[in-house]
Amino acid sequence: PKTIYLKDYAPAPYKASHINLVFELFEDKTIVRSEVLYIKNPDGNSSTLILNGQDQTILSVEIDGVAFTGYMLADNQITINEAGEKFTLTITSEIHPETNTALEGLYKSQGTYCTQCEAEGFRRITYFQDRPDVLSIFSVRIEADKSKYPVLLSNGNLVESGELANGRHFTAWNDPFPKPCYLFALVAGDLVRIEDTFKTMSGRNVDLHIYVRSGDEGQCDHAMQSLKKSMQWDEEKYGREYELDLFNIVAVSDFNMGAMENTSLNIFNTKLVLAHQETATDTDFMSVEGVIAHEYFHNWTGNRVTCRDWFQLSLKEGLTVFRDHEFSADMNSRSVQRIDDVDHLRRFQFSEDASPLAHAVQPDNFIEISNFYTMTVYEKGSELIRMQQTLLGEDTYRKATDLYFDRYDGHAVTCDDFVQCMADASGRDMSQFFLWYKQAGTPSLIASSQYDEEQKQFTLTLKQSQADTPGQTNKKPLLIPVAVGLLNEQGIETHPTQVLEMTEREQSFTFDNVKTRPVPSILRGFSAPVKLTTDLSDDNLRLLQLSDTDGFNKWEAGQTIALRTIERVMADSEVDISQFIDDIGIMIQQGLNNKGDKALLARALSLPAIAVIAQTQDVIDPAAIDSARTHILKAIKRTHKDALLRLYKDNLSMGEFSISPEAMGRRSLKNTVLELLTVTNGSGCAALAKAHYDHADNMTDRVAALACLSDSTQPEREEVFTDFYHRFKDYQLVVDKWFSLQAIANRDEIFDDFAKLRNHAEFNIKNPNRVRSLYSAFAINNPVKFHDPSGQGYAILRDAIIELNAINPQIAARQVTPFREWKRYTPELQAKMKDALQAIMDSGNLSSDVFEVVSKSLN
Ligand code: BAL
Ligand code: ZN
Repeated sequence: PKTIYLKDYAPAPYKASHINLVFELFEDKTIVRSEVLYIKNPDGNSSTLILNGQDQTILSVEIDGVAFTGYMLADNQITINEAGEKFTLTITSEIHPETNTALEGLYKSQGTYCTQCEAEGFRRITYFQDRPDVLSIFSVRIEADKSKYPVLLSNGNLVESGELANGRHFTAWNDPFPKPCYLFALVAGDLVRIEDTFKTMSGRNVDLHIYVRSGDEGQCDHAMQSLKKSMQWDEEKYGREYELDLFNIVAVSDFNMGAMENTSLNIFNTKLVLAHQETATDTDFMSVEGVIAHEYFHNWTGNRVTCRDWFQLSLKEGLTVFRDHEFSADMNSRSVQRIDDVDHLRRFQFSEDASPLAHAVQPDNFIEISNFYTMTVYEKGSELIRMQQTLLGEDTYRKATDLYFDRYDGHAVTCDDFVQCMADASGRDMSQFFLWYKQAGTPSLIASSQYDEEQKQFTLTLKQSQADTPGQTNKKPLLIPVAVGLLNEQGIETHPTQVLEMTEREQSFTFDNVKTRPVPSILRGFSAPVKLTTDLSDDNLRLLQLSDTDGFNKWEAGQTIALRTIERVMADSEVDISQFIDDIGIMIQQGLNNKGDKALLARALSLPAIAVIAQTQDVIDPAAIDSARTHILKAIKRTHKDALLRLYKDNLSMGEFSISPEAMGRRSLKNTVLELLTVTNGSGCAALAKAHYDHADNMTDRVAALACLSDSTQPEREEVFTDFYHRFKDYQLVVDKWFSLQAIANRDEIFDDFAKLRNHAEFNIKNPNRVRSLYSAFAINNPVKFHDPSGQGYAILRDAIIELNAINPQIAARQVTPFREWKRYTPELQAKMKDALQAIMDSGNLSSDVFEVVSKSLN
C-alpha cells in the first residue's frame, strides 16, 4: 500500500463544475451513468485527468458524445493524458450494491439502498476525481421498482418525479450549492417518515423529515426535537442559518460510522436516531441529541466550508465536535458535559497518543484515510478549538468564526486557514498555537507552588514537555492556556479564574495580594488537553473537592484522590484507606441531605475506570488495577451499606419519566449507588438487582440492573437476561445491549459464554453495530478478561479481525484498537498481544485499512 503525504498536495488538474448522475437500480445490479463537464483548472499544474474508480465494470466512455477509448485503466484509476481544455465526459458503469459488505459507496441495508461516500466511497459509485477540493453542482436521477422502493432521495431539492414502465418510477434532484463528492447521498427504500418544520431566523420555513423503517416511527420524536434545537442554537450562537427548504434524515441499520452529514440528506445509524424510554438509555438519548446536532452543524462547518484535502479532516471534525459539545452543555448541565467529555478524551484519545498510532491533529501522512477518523482528529481537535476560544474570549472567537464563514463559504480550505481567521480577528500571532495541530502526543504539565508570606505573593511554576512520538522528536513548547483560581484555607475563592498563557518550557506566574497560603485550582474546566501533575496535598485536594467554584475541578480533585488511593492499594493491599472511605461517607451524607447536583454526585461517587487508571501507569496490569479498585469498592460498601441503601431508596421513585437533566441525574445517582451495593456479587446483590430490573419503567434502569448482574453467578442473572432478550428481541438496538452486557462479564464462564454469543442466531458479522456490541464491548469494556493471562481474549479479537478483513475493512481496522498499546502492558501480556498482531499480519490478503494499523502498531 502507498503512503500519501500532505507535502505532496497539488490542486486538482481539472474542475468539474457540474455532474449529472443517473442511477438505474435493479435487484442484481445498478447501472450508473455520470456526465461531467471538465474544465482545466488554471491553478493546476497538469493536463492529465485522473479519475478514481473501484469495484465497477465500465460499460461505455464518451467524450462530447463520441465513444472514447484513449484512456488508461490501471490501479483503480482512469488516466487521460492531454485531456484538453474543456469537454464533457460520460461514463456508464455497473456496480453491485447488493453484495457490497464494506458499506462504502452504494450498498443495501436490510432492503434499503443507501450511500456512504466519505472519505473515498464515491469512487465505488462512478469514476471521478474523488477528492474534497473538487466542488460540483449535482443533478441526480434515480430509477427503481416502485413497490419495493417507494422512497427515492438525494441531496438538495426534488425537481421532478414520475412513473416509468414495468412498475418502476423515478425522482430527480438538484443541489444548487457546489459540493465535494464525499457529501453526495442516495437513498431508495420502503420507509415511513415523520415530519415537522422549522422557521429560520430570516423567516423561511424548512421541512424536516426523518425516514425510518415502518414500526420505528414512534421512536423519532427525540431526534426531531434535537434537530430543531440544533437549528435554533446554530442561529443564536454562530449566526448560521439553514439555506435549503428541506432537511432529510434517514436511519439505516448497517452503518460503519455513527452518522453522515451529506448535504440535506443526513444518513444515520439507527442507534443515533431511535430513542424511546422503553428502549433507549439516558446515554442513548444524550448521544442522539449530540450526533443529530453534530451532523446538522456540519452543514456550515464541513459542507459550506469544506476541507481542501483529508489531512485537514479536523478542520471540520474538531470544530464540529466542539460545537456539538457546547450545544449539549447548553441543553443540559455544563459541568456534567465537561466531565463526561474529558473522561472520554482521557480513556480513548490519551491512549491513542500513548500508542504507536499517535498522530498529529493535522497528520502529515496516511495510507488509508478511513483510519484517521480518530479520537485525535475529532476529540483532541475539539480541544484545540476550545483553547482558541479560551485564548480569544467568546466575543472575539465569534468574530473570528464570522470571518471564517464570510471568507471561505463555498471553498475547500485548511486548518491553517481557520487559525489565520482567529489571528486576523484578534490581532494575535497564532503561529505558536498552531504547533498543537502539528505535534502529536499528550503534553505533560507539572505545577509547583510557592507562597511568600511577607510579600503576600503566590507563585505558580509550570513546566511543560511532550514526549517523542513516531516520526517526531524534540518538540517545541506549546502555547498552553492554563485557567487558574485561588481559594483560601477556608475554601473561599479569593482570586477568580484567570487564564495564564504559558509559552515557555518553564514559566512562573505570580499572584499578588494573596493574604494567606492559598490552594490553587489549576486547569479549571480542563482548559488544555494535558496530563497535569501538581504538588497539592491530599488535604488541598479535599478542600477543592468540597469548595471549588469550578464544577470540573471539584470532580477532578476527588478523582485525583481516588487515583492516589488506588495506587497506594496497588503498592500495598493492606494500606490504610479509611480517610478516603470516610470522605465517600461525607458525600453520601450530602446526597442524603439532598445537597448538590445528583448527576455530579453520581460521578463523584464513581472511581476512575480501569482505562483511565491505565493511562497513569508505567506498566499496565489490568488485573492488578481491577483488584485494587474492587478492594476499595468493597470497603465502601462494607462501611456505608446502610447509608447507601437509604440513598438508593431516596432516589428510587421517579414519578413520570422525563429526560430532564434533573431526572437523568437522579437515575444516574440511583444506578451508581446500586452498582456500589452489588459489588460483592452475593445473593443479596442479585436479589436487589433483580428487583431493580422488575420495577424498571425505562431502559436506563434495566441496563443498570443487567450490568450489576453481569459478573454474578447467582440464578437471577439467567432469569433477568432471559427475560430481557424475550421482551426486546424485536428491537435490534436492544439486542445489541443484550450482547454487550454479557460480553463485559468479568467471570470465569466468559469464554464459553462468548462462544455461545458468537454462534447465536442473532449474531451477524456483517452488521457493524452487532460486531461492536460483542467484540468492542468485550475488548474495551472487559479489560480483565480481554487481557486474561491465557491469551484467550486476544485470540477472540485476532480471529474476528482476520474474518472481518475480508468483509468490512473499516470495521476490521477499528477492532485493532485494543491491541495498539501492547508495549505498555506487562511483559507476559505484551508477548501475547504482539503474537496476535503478528498473526493478523501473517494472515495474508490484508486490506490497506488493516495493514496500516497493524503494521504501525507492530513498529
Ligand atoms: N463525517 C463523518 C461523520 C461525522 O463525523 O459526522
Ligand atoms: Zn463529523
